[in-house]
Amino acid sequence: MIDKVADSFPWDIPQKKPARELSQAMTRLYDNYLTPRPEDNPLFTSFKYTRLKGFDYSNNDGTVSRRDPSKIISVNGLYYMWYTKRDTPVPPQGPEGCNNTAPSTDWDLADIWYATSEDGFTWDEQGIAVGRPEKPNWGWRSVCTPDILVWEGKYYLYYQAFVEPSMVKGDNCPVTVSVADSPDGPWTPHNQLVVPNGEPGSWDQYSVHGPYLLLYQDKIHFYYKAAFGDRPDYLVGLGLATAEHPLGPFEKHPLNPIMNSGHETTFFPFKEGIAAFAIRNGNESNSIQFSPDGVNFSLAATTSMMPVGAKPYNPEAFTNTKYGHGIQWGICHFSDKKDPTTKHSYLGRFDCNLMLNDTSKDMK
Ligand code: AAL
Repeated sequence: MIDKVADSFPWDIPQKKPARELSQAMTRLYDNYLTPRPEDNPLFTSFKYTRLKGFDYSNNDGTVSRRDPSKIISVNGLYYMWYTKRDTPVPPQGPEGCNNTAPSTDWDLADIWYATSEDGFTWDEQGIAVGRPEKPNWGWRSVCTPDILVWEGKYYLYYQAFVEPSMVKGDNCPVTVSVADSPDGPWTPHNQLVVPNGEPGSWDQYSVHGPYLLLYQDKIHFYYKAAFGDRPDYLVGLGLATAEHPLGPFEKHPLNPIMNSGHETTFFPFKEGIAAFAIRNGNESNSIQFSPDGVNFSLAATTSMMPVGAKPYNPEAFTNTKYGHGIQWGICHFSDKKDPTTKHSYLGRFDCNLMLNDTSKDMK
């Protein structure tokens, strides 16, 4: 029985949940989101995109592709990022048409390249950071989708390591790592898997994709994606493995998967916890989520036109911070899928409003 209706409600939404009986939608507004009003919600943002300068966008025949960037780091005043680059005689031919020189997918027969920038808008492509090793080493068929960890003065580049053309049996691969003393290399391959695929029958049995590295609560946090099924009806979960050292041993979290939606991985320290993007796949796609502990994520905000393969500039990723301030920009990719025979991708910049020291958005 409803005995009183607050005059101010709902057009002037109170910050605290009103005492009166509420509909399910209004109950959810107070219980499920960080704040009821999006303008006060520090994890609500829209996204702005800018074309990068310095990369050649003129080749649209599908033979050259740049995609899946790493986080961006700043070293001696210069930004660095690593990414998948494919430069093949022909565009992707699918699993039936691929061979030693013809790629199956956009990320088949790829190497990991890197670029530097003074301002995050104009980039200088520097060359290969980690190329495909000799057969039968991990990644001989393709190395792609890197992420960077800076730890005790060394640089650790984690990436997907294919030993068969992607999509022949599935998009199946594990992750390995190379180590360097400088962001300019040289990179020494560890030649071992850091986070292996799960046991047969487990949720991550086929793939460990999209490594994302953070230092949080004194441990290296390795977030990743596992997927199965045919694109685009993809079943995706995001998981977590932690370790004391970048080369492991990594222990998978017993509650994996720790997110039920998303695709490429984007995580960052936020307040005492970890925030994450859920991009593209799943019932909770197009949301930004928050966990107080890096494990238990809930919806914090929904949004639209999220960056794909987004990796931010986020120096706090490596500081073991007890209070993260968020992110303002990063790099993502765009894929040209209009004609599947010329499929390729290119990198772009996203800007967003997820920074707590923008005091107009800090939670009181
Ligand atoms: C990306 C990522 C992984 C997949 C492929 C390349 O969007 O999910 O990296 O394997 O596509």
